Amino acid sequence: MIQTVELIGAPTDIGASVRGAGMGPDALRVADLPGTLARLGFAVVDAGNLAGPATPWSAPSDGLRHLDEAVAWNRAVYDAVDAALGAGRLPLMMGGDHSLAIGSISAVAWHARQRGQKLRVLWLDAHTDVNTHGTSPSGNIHGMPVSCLLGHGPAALTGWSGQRAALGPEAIRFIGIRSVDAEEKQAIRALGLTVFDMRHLDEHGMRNTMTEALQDVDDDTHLHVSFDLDCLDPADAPGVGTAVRGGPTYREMQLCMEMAADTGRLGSLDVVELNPALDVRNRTAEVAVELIESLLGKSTLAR
Ligand code: 6HN
Ligand code: MN
Ligand code: MN
Ligand code: MN
Repeated sequence: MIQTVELIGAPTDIGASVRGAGMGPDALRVADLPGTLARLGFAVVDAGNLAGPATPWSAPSDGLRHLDEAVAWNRAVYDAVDAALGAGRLPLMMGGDHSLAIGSISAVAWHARQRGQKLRVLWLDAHTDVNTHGTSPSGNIHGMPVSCLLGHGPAALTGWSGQRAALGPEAIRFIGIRSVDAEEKQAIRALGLTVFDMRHLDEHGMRNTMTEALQDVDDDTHLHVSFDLDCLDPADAPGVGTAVRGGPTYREMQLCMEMAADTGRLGSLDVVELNPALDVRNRTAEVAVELIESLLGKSTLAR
């Protein structure tokens, strides 16, 4: 049966303080994400761009910037991802900033639970995004989605999966991490999160790291990949708002995607933090499309 991928654009930078991620969905279309997936053999439905409030550009209040607007955008993302999964499609949420993973993964968690599936989330990122409004140095909600999904956050951004926590700390594997705020370090320890940081990648390589990260993914697992483009080294992906030197190369990320594809369990995907305003001739969008191809099963030699 031909699998259908549904492209869901979420054109907003509501959770960030660098503007521009709202143009991410169209940059991915310009880099021909739809045609590329069709040539890979998928049926592709481009659901277009979701609508939501403008970014007001105000200072944080109670440690949170733009909470009401972030809730509205996440509600739209939740409904769209929920509908795609309900229709048996693979939702590909095109951000937008990483705060949108709250809505996306909450919907995924609800469906996985309904189907009796175990959920595994690969969080590909330079950052762990496990701040709360109490610890965040910025008030930017894109630094908080993991906490919200674990049930720690403002009431308006938690509990969307039907349970206070959409997932438990054991469900997540972080890859490529190299920027962790002081209080995030404490949260990682307190929560017992499994973080494969750049030192781990340097010492063990991407292959061993991914083997470890995917170890217990089985036939009953729904695999969700939350791909923050700032995971990549900025030399390969300059079009991001919070770039951090020293990330995985294009080739290393290819292996990461290929190994995730080999599980055959990919059920949903976020592609976030692409910032065309900071990009160079759409290179980061093109890199993203190539990596998505690998994640969806493109292989150089195998068919
Ligand atoms: N992202 N840790 C910083 C903060 O403001 O909380 C950066 C977060 C970046 C978030 O890139 O998805
Ligand atoms: Mn992120
Ligand atoms: Mn990041
Ligand atoms: Mn290890």
